[in-house]
Amino acid sequence: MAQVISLDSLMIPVSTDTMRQQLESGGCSSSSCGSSDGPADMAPEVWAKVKDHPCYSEEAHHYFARMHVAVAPACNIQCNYCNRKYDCANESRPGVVSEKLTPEQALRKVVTVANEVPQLSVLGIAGPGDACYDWKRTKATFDLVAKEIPDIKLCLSTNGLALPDHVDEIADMNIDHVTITINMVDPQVGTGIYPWIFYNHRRWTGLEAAKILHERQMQGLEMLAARNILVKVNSVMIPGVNDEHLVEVNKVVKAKGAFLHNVMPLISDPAHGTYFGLNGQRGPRAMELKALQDKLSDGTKLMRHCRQCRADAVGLLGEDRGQEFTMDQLAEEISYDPSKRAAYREIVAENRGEHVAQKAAAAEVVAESDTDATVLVAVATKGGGRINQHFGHATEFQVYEVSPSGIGFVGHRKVDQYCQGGWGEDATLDGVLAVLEGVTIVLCAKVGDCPKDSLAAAGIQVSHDYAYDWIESGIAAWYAAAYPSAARLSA
Ligand code: CLF
Ligand code: SF4
Repeated sequence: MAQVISLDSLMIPVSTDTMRQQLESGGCSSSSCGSSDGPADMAPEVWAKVKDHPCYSEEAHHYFARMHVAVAPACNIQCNYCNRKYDCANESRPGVVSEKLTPEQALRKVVTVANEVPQLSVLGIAGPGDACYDWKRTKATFDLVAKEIPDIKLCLSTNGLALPDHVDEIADMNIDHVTITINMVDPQVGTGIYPWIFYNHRRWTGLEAAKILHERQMQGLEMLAARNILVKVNSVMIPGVNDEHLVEVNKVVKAKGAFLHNVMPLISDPAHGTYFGLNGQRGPRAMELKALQDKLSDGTKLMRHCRQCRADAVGLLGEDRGQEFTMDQLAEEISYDPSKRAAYREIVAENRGEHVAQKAAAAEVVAESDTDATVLVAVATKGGGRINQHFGHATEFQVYEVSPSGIGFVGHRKVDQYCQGGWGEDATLDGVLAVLEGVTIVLCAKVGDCPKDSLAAAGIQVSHDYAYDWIESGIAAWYAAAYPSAARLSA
């Protein structure tokens, strides 16, 4: 009998056979035509740790989901971009956490999600305060979940101040992924970001506070790297405060063994009640963020697909299914059923090989073009690595840079959904146009004439000619048509 599961955030029940057909539609269907053994420059044991982690592998984020449980409300520092009535800005976009959980409640929630979201691969604790400062709750939660779902990856996020005190336990608990938010390596810069910290039973302010925080962050990073725990460094880009300094941060954290660097834009709004929000500190524009990330490309590997999730986020990055799993909707008694996650993993394993092969083929196609044009292409996707979302349904576009040197993911741009119950909103479309600054073409599964005309008037093309193709294949086919090579024309 067909097993009923939910795939690719389609939110519809499909059989595993249907799921297989969807993933395999378009392109070759043989899993032997490519390899998902990992990038050539990555050791196999490292690839094994990151290949199913949606934050640590850009490729994995097309297939796998994370969930956060908000079990750690206490924090030991104050960041000028945080108002704790809102989510932790280290790891989340501002927005209240729906509910704080006890470790036992968190276990019930994780088991429920694992039974219903086959893409789930990672459990993260990212606040809403600090996972290391609120260590008892963090540890109790991870211990409970690891016993029940041994193959789930455990991941935590911290400001680093309490981190050195817990590194040995982190290693003992098989936590392979730790994020430290490091916004400066010069305490003087830190004075503009952190008004105070609480350390060794007292409050510290000014330069002293920033010095202690910096030293503890560096110590924690080095201790984790020495234990082969993969460290991601998150940095909040704050124009005029630390934006230029982040080049130095990148160099230092790379030298100290960070695996990945994730530069996130400051989210600043007076409505959030943060110091920065109330004082008019702006966040960077998408193109400013990209320019900084491009400067850092030779440094520590960069994460460009971060969605600044809530501390109670559930689902693929870019979707939030948290409201489906609030405590009042969960059964009192629930036991873990591993079958859906196992079935999903099998199918992903088969399809990843093909995706890798199609990416390589796409790179060859663009390499043949007689042009030096470097353009940005925005893609509407619901996941699975395909161009599979209608323009009007998109709440974000994934942006790729394409040139004869290759096709690379450069980030996502959030938008308000254009299509509302069958109608398109002109005001929303204006917002979408602003967000698509610098983009040459949007590839999607379907688009109506009205938004198409408006985008054309703004100099942005939009096409559904590559609907359901692999993202890279569709981009390559469009690029080859837009910039044909002499060899191809004469063939
Ligand atoms: Fe969560 Fe963070 Fe682990 Fe991922 S999120 S604790 S590493 S499982 Fe990911 Fe969300 Fe960005 Fe964080 S997209 S905010 S980087
Ligand atoms: Fe807020 Fe997180 Fe900073 Fe603490 S570490 S003040 S919770 S952003």
